[in-house]
Amino acid sequence: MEDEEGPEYGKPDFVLLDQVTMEEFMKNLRLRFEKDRIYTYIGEVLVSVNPYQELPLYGPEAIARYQGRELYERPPHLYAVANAAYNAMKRRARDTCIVISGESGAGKTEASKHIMQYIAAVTNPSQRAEVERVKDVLLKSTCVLEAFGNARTNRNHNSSRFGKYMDINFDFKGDPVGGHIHSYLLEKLLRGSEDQELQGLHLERNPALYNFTRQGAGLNMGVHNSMDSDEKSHRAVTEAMKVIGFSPEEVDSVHRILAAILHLGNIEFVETEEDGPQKGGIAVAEETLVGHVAELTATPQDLVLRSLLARTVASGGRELIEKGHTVAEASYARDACAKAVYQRLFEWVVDRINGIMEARDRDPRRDGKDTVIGVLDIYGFEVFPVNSFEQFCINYCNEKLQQLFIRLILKQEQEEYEREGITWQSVEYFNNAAIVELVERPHRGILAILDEACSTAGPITDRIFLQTLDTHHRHHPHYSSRQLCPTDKTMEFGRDFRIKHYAGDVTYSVEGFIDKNRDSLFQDFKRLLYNSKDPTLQAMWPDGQQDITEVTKRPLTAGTLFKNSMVALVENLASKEPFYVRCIKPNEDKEAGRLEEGHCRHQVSYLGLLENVRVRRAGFASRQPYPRFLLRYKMTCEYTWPNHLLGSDKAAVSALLEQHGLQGDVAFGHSKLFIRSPRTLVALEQSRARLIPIIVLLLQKAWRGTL
Ligand code: AOV
Ligand code: MG
Repeated sequence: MEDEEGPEYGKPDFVLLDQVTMEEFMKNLRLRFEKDRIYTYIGEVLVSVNPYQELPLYGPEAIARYQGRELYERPPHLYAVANAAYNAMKRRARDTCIVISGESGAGKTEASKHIMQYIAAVTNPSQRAEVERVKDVLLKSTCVLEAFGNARTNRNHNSSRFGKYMDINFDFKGDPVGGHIHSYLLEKLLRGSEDQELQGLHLERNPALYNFTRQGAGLNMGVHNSMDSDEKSHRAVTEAMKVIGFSPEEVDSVHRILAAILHLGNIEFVETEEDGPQKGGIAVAEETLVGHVAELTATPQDLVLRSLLARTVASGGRELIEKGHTVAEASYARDACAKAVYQRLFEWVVDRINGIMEARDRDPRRDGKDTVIGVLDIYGFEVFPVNSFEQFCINYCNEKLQQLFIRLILKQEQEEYEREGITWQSVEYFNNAAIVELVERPHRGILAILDEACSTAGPITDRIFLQTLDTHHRHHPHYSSRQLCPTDKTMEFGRDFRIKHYAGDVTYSVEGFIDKNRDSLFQDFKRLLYNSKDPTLQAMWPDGQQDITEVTKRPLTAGTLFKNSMVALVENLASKEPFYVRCIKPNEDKEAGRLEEGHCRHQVSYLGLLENVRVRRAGFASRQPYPRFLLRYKMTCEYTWPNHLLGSDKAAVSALLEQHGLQGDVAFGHSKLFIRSPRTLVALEQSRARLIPIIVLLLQKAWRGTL
């Protein structure tokens, strides 16, 4: 990687484009991509295209090149953005955040890792032990959380099935002294017992795990990774957990719980035909599996069996009766239990990491107030052949973040122009507020209608829920269904509805919406697990303590909890100084180095990148601190090259612009130069590009002593 890039690499900032059109934008994006320049700015926003191959862009040497530099001094890079966020935090004591967005497989999670690595590399020069400990946990936690919360999907082989927002707390020296992870709605990956059961959980596919539990025989796991790599990743995760500070007993419990989930998932139910008390009842097909589950969860086998076959209901006041399940009910309850155990396990892991990362080393001189850099890496917008409640939540989350992007980018620009006394010219945006409203509006929004359906006593079906949606939203421009568009055969009657998302149309199947939103689990399971002899498992089920007769209050639904967490997240991000990374997925086939035109245009368009460029140029195309401006353009003026003798950098810049006849197109701020028209920048860039070869030649001659 060179420190300087010539014109053959295209424009390092889309603001420098001669014209803001999709054609020009794509031309520049492609040109850069084909030369392995996967990063390009729009002002301070970084656009990144997933190369789907290892490029020599990262590592200690590259980090050193960006450390302490300003954003434009080096070619566009994630490191530069991480550094800018870090500088803002350190110099101005501002809380900052880096919001990484883009669709599934666009490179968000990889980007977040590079950012973390950069921050870890440039901090703690004095090697304080406590800071090193925190950094270690910060870095290693990613590996552990990915092991639990990522899965292979057809959009991304390492797809994040949970949203992650990580705060890093810095002390007054600018060293990380703590951190906190918020995780958002883990998509529970166990999708029923038939379809690709339990696929995707690295640990669970892992043969080493079964050796560990010594009960591998008879498991039907569809192992498709090679033994070797599974074993390696398993060991890496176990190792990472130990480094982070999980005790050997905890690691052991985690493995047991995972194995228990596997066995639980394999339990089948059959109808019993004998006479007697079991008449017309059900039984498990293979009792040994129940034995495994009991052993692994340190619970009594007879209680496990009973929780699987029946549930306790309070009938008429305090009287408890046992109500036997049908085969279908039992299978449903089994899956609900397996999913809930997995979710609690995941949440427990996050909580433990947070406990370990809690800032211990607060400096009293700052009243214990740290400054924070937040890094947001969520699940990207996704469309599968069949989309369910999880995709609905994930895509709603992406709508919220898009809305925030619109708000902040407009707001920021507006504020800066106002400070300079400029009249603001607004740029047309596609505003997705209507879609966000469709989902989250009180009373009439889809989530509210779903909650209403879930709280209705008596049998309510997903189909009735769909009908209610149709009634309320038949005229909504972003909503449709087969009922409303009878000729549209891409939707199934009585099953599908469609939302026109900012990033494209998604058809959702309502099947399972009500169950997934209710997210309820029979109290019998909760009590069973709370009474486990394994303290780790017990700690995950505090609500199992409650008596069945006390459990009357309806807990918040999954959808409402998710909505609340999104609202809180957006508020939190909006209170910080934001930096944006907009990731683009170059093709649908995960193929290295191929940029598929239509696919990328679509993303550039829905991400609002052209509008971003226009807004950035509407008032002033560019603003640069005087020293930075001089560094880049001083070679184009005899008064400033190689060094100026004018009183201030501001005066030097003024002289430079006057020589070029460009002074009419700029405004001089206190610390920054504001350049109105991109043409001015282009002119400066051209004059610079013309001079570079000459200067290089001069320098070469100077070295050879021929000058
Ligand atoms: P995502 O986080 O945006 O999708 P990832 O960050 O997991 O996507 O990227 C997907 C894959 O693309 C990675 O596993 C890498 O193989 C490759 N990749 C991404 N960025 C780079 C890079 N800078 N250099 C080389 N390869 C890269 V999702 O979590 O599905 O929304 O929910
Ligand atoms: Mg991801």
